[in-house]
Amino acid sequence: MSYILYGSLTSPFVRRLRMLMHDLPYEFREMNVFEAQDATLLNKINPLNQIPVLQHHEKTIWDSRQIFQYLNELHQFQELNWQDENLLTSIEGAMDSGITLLLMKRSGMNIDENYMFTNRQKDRIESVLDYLKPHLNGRALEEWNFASMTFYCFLDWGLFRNVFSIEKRPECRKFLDIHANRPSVISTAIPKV
Ligand SMILES: N[C@@H](CCC(=O)N[C@@H](CS)C(=O)NCC(=O)O)C(=O)O
Repeated sequence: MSYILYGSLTSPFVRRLRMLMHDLPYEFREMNVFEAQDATLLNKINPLNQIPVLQHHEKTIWDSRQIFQYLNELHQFQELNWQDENLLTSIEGAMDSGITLLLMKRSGMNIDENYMFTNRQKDRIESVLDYLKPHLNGRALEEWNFASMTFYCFLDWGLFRNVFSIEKRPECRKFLDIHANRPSVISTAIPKV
């Protein structure tokens, strides 16, 4: 088995690769980036101290978008045009903001206080959800491709971590329901504990 993917079972950046790699043989090395031993190992393979990281033969690749590009070159999962790239970048931006808010909460900061920094993270998430609304009924997010995988991981993670709400966004709920029974969604489900 030549692919080794380092990650956690909750990270949306990792999960989208686990979905993508559903039909590929790979070894998954679970790590907790906030635990000393794993943090030391992670720092040896990625100076950014972030998951996911992919190792393949002598290559070590970090950043989930780069890992996607690497795997896509090898396995030709899909062709991306510039609109697809923008779509991915928008979802990733929202995901980054969600992770930032979670890290702030875990650091004991009150993300409900009226700070420009936190407001910009929340606004970015809502702005991306607004932007994606028409896409949810179109080709881009109806098909099961890397953008829809990413969006599924983002929504499912955000609700799990209580970072945002989709109460007033029925199109997001519908999107989750449409894709919920896919084998790669089920096999990568966020552990409920
Ligand atoms: N741009 C990176 C973001 C990865 C990322 O934010 N990973 C989070 C887990 S979801 C992480 O490792 N956070 C630890 C930290 O930033 O200290 C990617 O796409 O891989």
